[in-house]
Amino acid sequence: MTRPGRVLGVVCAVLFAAATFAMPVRGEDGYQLWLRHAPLSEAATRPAVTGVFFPGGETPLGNSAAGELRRGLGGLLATPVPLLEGVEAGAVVLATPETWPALADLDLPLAGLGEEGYLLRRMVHDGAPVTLIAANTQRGLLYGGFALLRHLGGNGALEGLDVASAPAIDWRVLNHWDNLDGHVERGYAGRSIWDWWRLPGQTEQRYVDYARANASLGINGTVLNNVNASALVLTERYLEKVAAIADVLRPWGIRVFLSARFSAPRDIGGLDTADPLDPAVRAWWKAKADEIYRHVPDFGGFLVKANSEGQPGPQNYGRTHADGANLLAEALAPHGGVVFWRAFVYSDTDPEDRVKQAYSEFQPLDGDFADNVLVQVKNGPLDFQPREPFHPLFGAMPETPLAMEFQVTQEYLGFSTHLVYLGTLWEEVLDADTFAAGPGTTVARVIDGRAQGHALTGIAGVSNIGSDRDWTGHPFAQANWYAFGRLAWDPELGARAIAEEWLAQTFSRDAEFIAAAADLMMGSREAAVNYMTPLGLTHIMGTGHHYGPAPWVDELGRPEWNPTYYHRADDSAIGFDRTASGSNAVAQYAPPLAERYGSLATTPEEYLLWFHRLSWDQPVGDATLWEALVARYDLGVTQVRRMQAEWAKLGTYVDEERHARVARFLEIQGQEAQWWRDACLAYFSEVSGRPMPEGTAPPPHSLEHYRSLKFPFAPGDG
Ligand code: GCW
Repeated sequence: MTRPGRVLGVVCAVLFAAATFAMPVRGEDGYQLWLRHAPLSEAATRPAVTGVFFPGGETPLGNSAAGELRRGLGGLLATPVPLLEGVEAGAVVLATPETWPALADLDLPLAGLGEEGYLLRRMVHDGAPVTLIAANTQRGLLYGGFALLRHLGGNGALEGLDVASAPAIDWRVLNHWDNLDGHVERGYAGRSIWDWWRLPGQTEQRYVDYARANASLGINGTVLNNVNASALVLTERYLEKVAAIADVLRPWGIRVFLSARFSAPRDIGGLDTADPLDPAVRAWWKAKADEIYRHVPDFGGFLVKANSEGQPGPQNYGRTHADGANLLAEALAPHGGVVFWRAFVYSDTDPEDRVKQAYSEFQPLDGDFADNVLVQVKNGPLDFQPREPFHPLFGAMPETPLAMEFQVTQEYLGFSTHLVYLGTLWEEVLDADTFAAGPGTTVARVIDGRAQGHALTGIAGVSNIGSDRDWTGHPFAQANWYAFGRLAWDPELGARAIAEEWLAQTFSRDAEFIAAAADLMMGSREAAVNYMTPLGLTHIMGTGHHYGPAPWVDELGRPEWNPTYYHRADDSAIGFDRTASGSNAVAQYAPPLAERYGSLATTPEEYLLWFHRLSWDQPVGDATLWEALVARYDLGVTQVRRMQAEWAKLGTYVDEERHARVARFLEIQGQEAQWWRDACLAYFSEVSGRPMPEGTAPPPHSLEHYRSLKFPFAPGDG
């Protein structure tokens, strides 16, 4: 290095270090998510990385990969990380067989990595110790770069590094329920991040950072608008805006999808029908697809909510869901697009048990869907409740690829003011055995295509992202976005391991902190179940906004809109009989499960009142059902109080701003847990005619008080 060069280098390093160390002051508002790349604390133990060697491949994806790697390593090592001209000791080599022919001689197991996988390996090349990130494609390099940063950011060592990873599922997609007016349905972190009004002229840095965060997890698609869709998004004016977003996301490997309103040919197309078998309707959708691809050449496809909660669909014309899905599939097929067709349906006329309806409607259509259709199924048969058994459609449609739909946004789980880590909920579902093709046919194996031999696979997460500075409203709600992405890549990852990874990158790498905070996260969903809907209770929240308890509601137009429909409590019993003597919903599961859930003796306690209607005096452990219910509600409140105490002890590990914010939210959560407990017990005590068990605290207010509470401006209302 020449003298001026050296001086410049020193100046740069000083400026860089200043910028890095200034980061916590500026950045600890959560904006940086898990991509903080805070300096590894012990300079002496920092990995000896001299720079990034990135031969050739000047593509947008490749540039993202190399740029992000340098940025991340620079943060971790607290020094700028240059691009190298060649391989030298300490280099991180970022290469595909095409860009660096030397890879071919190394005999690496690249074949199994496909289009998206990567390999990380510590090795000696020409006598120099280097770290290799290898992949078949530039996209693989992008994911590999992020994987290396995650590894180092979690205190991982370079020595001995040897990891090969490829995603289990093809389409790993966020679903935004964002309306064109900026309101987010079931969004608790501000307004939509898409500023439709200013697009396409103005795109935001926030879109880039959104893309980086998603790419770091391997999320490769995003549906920009709400499934309760406006057809306007398919008009030319909006397609220009969609194209502008797609241009920002493309260098990060993210393809854009849109929710399509089934009646669009009528709404914006000037036709008088949207009948899927009508030739003019078919021609309209084909022309519309062609138009979309002119704007967005790599458009992913459509997500559709049809004949569900008032949305139009093929049944308006006496056609089936398969007719509807195939109509759109036909229009997208020439361009390689796919249709995610949702199975979240329940009729507004059918008296059948609501949790049976989606199965009844979709299962007989197995085999009728076009090759580029995925049927998107919520994790449970009701509606994203704190706990549901897995949806019986998983495993029951062997001829149809089923995509999983998880809800990342906390509609039924405390909005974004409660700390509820959903990794455990999703793990519970993914690990559940459907027995569809014999024991071991887990939900994960159904959706990743292994169990029933599907090449097309997908998983969707209803986004919790909004315009709040920290993206998700609650610092810990970021963990749910993170966990969704990680599980989408590998559904067999453990919820705890994911929590630990996230904590290390987001807050602190201190082992004691991680152990304590991970404990807190791991217990948080069970706490919420306990203070909201223990023992298999479900759907007893407030009407419309879904905020807070309202088990008493019984006056809504349709039976299944009412909490009383779900808990069925009276003075003798509580619960929904879904065994053969009741709605027989158990029969929608494979025989071993139908048997397990059909019998009280073998039904796990957490599903008790989901499957059985039981006397208040039914023994549960060594208590009666009534006593057990009270104990569960009490436990839920105690668990939140414990979370508060645990978090209070962790102040030394976390910046003040985020620590205080979480503490305040936990305080709110504690009050609301208490409110759930008190209101529900006031109600159940009255219906059952049972006094509060001895030694338990009576609710401080009358039932009338809890019933009278109103929440007109609750966020996220539909
Ligand atoms: O859980 C319900 C929500 C609705 C949502 C619907 C769905 C987008 O309350 O707000 O609508 O599910 O999944 O379609």
